[in-house]
Amino acid sequence: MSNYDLKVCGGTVANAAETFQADVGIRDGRIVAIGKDIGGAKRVIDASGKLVLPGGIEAHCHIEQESSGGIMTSDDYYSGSVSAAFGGNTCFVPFAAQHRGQSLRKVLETYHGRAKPKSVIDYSFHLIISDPTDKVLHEELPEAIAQGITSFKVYMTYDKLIVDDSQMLDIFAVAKKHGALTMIHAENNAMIKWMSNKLVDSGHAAPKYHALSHPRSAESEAINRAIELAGFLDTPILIVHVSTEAGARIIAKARYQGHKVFGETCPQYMFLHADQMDLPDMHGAKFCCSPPLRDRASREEIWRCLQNGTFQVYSSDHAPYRFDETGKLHAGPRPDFRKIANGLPGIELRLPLLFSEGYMNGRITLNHFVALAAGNVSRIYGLDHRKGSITEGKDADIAIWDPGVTRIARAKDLHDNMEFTPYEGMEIRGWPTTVIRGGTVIVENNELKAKRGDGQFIARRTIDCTGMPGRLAPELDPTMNFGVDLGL
Ligand code: DUC
Ligand code: ZN
Ligand code: ZN
Repeated sequence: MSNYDLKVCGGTVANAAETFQADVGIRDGRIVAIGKDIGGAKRVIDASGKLVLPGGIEAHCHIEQESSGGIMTSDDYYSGSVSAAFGGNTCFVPFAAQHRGQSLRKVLETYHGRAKPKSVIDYSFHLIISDPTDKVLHEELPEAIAQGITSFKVYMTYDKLIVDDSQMLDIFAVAKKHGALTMIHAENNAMIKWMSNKLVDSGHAAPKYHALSHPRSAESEAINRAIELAGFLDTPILIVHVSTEAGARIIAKARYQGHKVFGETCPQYMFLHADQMDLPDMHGAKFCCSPPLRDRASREEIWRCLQNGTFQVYSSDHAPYRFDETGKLHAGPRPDFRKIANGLPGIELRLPLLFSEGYMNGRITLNHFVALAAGNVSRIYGLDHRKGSITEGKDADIAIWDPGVTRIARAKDLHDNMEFTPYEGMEIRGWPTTVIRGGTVIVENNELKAKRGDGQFIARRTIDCTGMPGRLAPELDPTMNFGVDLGL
């Protein structure tokens, strides 16, 4: 008799806090049974000798997105989601970017229109807010949060995206009132511009100077300021793509003090280094991203901060720009570093790199790997009613990892719309060989089984800050400021 549509049997199941041997029964897209002798199924997948893990959730990627300079990423929702699926992901949360003058309603309509017919994995969006008008703040943003878009990113740098401190406070106040999470690109704009202009004016325009133009202290200054501003209103923030130990330490200290702050880092700060920007014939441009790659010692420090829990989120920041006039070299064949499109691809290799170097090499436990792959993100970004663990009642989103498979990273084997990978030639031990989304096998035997548009939009819940004490600044707290109620 068939109790289930699908059963994954004989594998080792791991969540963020437990590991056990069990079969997993799936019906109507959900996990309905976990255990031994759970009964028959229409289809059985034998996972003996393999690890049965929650499908990865990629929480920071740029898909079918126009940059503020008008450059379109090379991946659309089809190629981006296919590449993510081959890398063990069953859900992603790309950005829906507001450029100045645009209405958030229209932006979301556009991105829903891009994702719905193409995505092969489930998806949500983070908004990028670059123009916080009264209408955006008081009508469109609350409306978006009510629709399940419960996080948005702001930039403290980039001329066409930057929001100033006062605008950040306005955005934080809305986030606080409606239970949303603000993600922050924290780099000091003035320091970057000052250094960039000095470098170029003195004849130092090659890609490698991109690293010098984004000083480490530009990151730590901005992280510190963002945390103080958010702490003033006692609203949760997440500092994205942290590249320095100094930045990580500020986050760790703030968390210790009870601030509602989370930290994210990315594989480029753990596996790559700044010397790679010095390749000849402009090939260094392939390694230009912001914040930039740092030195080899920083890389070790970022690993340490991932191991010790300072970073709860590990994302690819997949920003695919090809090495041609559509992407990296959009401003000409030899642009100065200020005009090179910023960003690295990595959506497919994010998890295999961490599995190999983190878990297989003993730097993190299997459970910590699962927390970084899916568990933490599902909780922080309000997806945990559906995703993030192998639990009865949750979506049947599963990646079966084979620790016995070894592959060499090659751009030609990846499924994104890029012609290079910054991780070319690296040896990767362990691979997600079968990927299941909502009870349907989407990757198997190196082949895509999913159809365009199979992925579903997931409305996310508001942020849960349980266990992060926080405290409204006394000047804003009516119990301490002579009863002045600012409605916060
Ligand atoms: N930096 C960003 O902030 N976004 C996209 C890519 C990058 O390098
Ligand atoms: Zn950013
Ligand atoms: Zn990004």
